[in-house]
Formats: sequence, structure tokens, C-alpha cells
Amino acid sequence: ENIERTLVLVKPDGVRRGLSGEILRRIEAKGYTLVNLQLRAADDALLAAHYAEHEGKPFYAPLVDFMKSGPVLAAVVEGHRVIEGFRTLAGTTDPTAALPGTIRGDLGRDWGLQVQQNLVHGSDSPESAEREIGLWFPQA
Ligand code: DAT
Ligand code: MG
Repeated sequence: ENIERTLVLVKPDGVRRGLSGEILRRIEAKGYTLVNLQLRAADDALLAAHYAEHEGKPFYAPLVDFMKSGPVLAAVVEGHRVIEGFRTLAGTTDPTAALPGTIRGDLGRDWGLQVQQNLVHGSDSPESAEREIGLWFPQA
């Protein structure tokens, strides 16, 4: 059975701008299934684990501060090839460069800040997905 699960986050900019519903709508319209959802505040320990690969990069501290600036909507999303599929829906990391038709391309922009506020996170591999789902949904 090759049904995948991925961790999607609607970041604080997306929640603040009232785009949670629009982003979940796009995921469901694509045909993926929401299997868990939680609106929560992220703390330093969770974010340090989630973004461990970026520790030491110039945008790391602004990234963690941004991710603590408001609630985050965490979702576990399921479907065949959903890890790649959600990243295609999201568009490229830089919202200015993200193609129209994508979440970041249609709804995001550059705000002149040190960190790219790009609305969503999606796991980038099966190993990342398993690790990240365990961090955000430790009970599941
Ligand atoms: P992605 O979220 O597309 O997987 P990533 O894992 O490389 O991108 O980076 C995590 C987040 O860090 C990203 O969503 C926004 C921020 N970021 C990445 N590269 C950046 C950069 N060069 N300048 C500012 N923020 C950056
Ligand atoms: Mg990433």
C-alpha cells in the first residue's frame, strides 16, 4: 500500500490573513483527505525540532520568531503521492517566484522581511513527513 501522509502547516501569516479555509479548500479540491487538524501555538522546542535542518542559517531566528507570531494550523493530509503533490500545490519557497495557480503564487508575496512569509509548509520526503507528523501530533 503506497498511500502517503504529509504534514501541512498553515503558517501564522495564513491564519492571520484568514486564508486557512482557502488553503484547506485547495487541498480537498485536489482530492486529498484531511486526516487530522489542530490549531495551536508552536513553542521553541517544537520549532527547533521541526526546523533542525535550518539551524545556523541566517533566516533561522527570524523564521522561528515568525512561526511564534500567532497560531499555526497543522494538518495531516493523506493520498497517493501527496508529499510531492502538496509541494506542487504550494509552489516554490519564494512567494514572488511561485507560479500563479499555486498557494504561494496566488496568495503570497514578498513583504520585505528577513524571512519568507510563504503561508504554508509541506513535508519534503517520506522520512520528513513521518518525523514531522510525530512532532506536531505526538498522540497520533
Ligand atoms: P520550504 O518551506 O519550501 O520547504 P525550506 O525548507 O528551504 O523551504 O525553508 C523553510 C522556510 O524558511 C521557508 O518556508 C521560508 C524560510 N526560508 C527559506 N529560505 C529562505 C531564505 N533564503 N530567505 C528567507 N527565508 C527563507
Ligand atoms: Mg522545507
